[in-house]
Amino acid sequence: SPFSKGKVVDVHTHMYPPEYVKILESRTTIPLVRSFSSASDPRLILLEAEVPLLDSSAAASSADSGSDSGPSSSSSSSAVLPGRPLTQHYSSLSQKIHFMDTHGIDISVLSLANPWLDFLPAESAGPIAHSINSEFSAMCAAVPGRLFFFAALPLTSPQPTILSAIAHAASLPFCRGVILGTSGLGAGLDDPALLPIFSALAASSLTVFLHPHYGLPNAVWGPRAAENYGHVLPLALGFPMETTIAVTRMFLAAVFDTVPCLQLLLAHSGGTLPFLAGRIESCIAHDGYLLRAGKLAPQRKTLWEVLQTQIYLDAVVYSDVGIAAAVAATSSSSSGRAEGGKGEDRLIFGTDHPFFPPLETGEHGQWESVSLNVAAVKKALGEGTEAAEKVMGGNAVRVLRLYQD
Ligand code: 5CU
Repeated sequence: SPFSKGKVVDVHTHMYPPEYVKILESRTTIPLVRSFSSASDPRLILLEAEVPLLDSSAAASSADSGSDSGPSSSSSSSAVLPGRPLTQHYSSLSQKIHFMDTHGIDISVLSLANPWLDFLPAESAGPIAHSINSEFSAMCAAVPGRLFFFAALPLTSPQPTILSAIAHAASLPFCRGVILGTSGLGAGLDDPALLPIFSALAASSLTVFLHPHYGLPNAVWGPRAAENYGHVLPLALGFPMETTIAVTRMFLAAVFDTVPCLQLLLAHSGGTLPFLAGRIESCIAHDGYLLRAGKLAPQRKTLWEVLQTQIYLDAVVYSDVGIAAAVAATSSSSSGRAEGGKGEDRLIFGTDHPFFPPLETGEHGQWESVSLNVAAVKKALGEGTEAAEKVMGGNAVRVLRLYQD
C-alpha cells in the first residue's frame, strides 16, 4: 500500500557526493572547501555572508594549532573560521543511514545541497548533472527501500541540455523530483524562459523542491554581522525571506496559472509565506497598476489557492507556532476557494541533515535540530494523531510515491 502506516520520512536531507566535494576543493571563490591548520576538518564555505571572513581567517588560522568543532568556533586565538566543518556526514552514505537509524527515519529523500550546480560553466554542467544524478540513483539502489532523491539540474546550460537532464532524471527509478534554487536561469523563478522547464517537470510528475541559498545582500546584516553573529542572520532570516520572495515573484508572474500541474515543495515551511500570504494578497488587491493591467479579475487564482493546491511545505520550522501557521495557510478553511484540502495533508517532515549538527554533544547521537522539529509536529498536531502521522511520513509517501513502481 502507498500508505505505509507509521513510516517516518525525511524529505529535506542533503548530501554532497565525493565528486561534488572534489569540485569544491578545486575552487578559489565560493562555494569552496578550504583546509586550515587550526581545524581538523576542512571548512565548507558556501554563503556570501561568509566571504568577509574567508581571507582574513586564513592567516589567523595558520598560526593556530587547536581543533575546531562548530560553525563559528576557533581553537585558541580570537580568529573565527569561515563556513562550517565539512564532516563525513556531508558525503558518506553509511553516515546518512546511521543518522536515519539513530532518529527512527525509515525513508529519506536525498538532495544535493546548495548551491547545487548553479556555479558551473555551461559546458560542464550537463555532464556533471548526469553523473551526480546517476550517483544519487546508485546510492538509492544500494539500500533498497530506504532512499529516494531529488535530482539537480544544469541550469547554466542551454535549454536543450536542461530538458534532457529532466528526461534523464525522470528515467531514474528512485528520482521523485528536482531540487531548485531561487536564481533559476540567472534571472529568478519569474523568468518566462523557465516556463518550458516548469512544464517539462510537471509533465514528468517531478515535484520541485525549492530551496534557498542566496539570502539577502550582506549590507542588510550590517558591518558587525560577519565577525560577531555567526550564521544566524543569513540562515534564520535571509533563507526564509529568499524563498518567500521567489515564490511571490512566481505568483505575480502567473507561473502557477500557466503551469497548473506544477507542484512545489518549499523548504523551511515556505519561509515566511504562511504568515505573509494575507499581506501579499492585500497588496495585490490594492495595487492600481495591477488593476489597470487587468490582473485583478474576480476569478483570479489567489495565493491562498496556490498554497492549497500547488504547494507543499516541509516541516523544518523548529516550533509548533510555525507548524500551526503552515497547516492553517495550506488549509482550504483559511482564506481560499479550493475545495476540501486540509493543511495537515500538505506539510512534510524534514531534518536539514547534515546542516545544524549538535555543537557539543557529538554528531553520532541524537541531533537537537531533529528533535525540535519532531516536538513541534507533536505539539501542534498531537502525539500519535492521524494528522501528525501524515506529516511525519504518510504525506511524503503519498505525494512523492515512495514505493517502487
Ligand atoms: O548552514 C547552512 O549554511 C545551511 C545551508 O547552506 N544549507 C542548508 O540547507 N541548511 C543550512
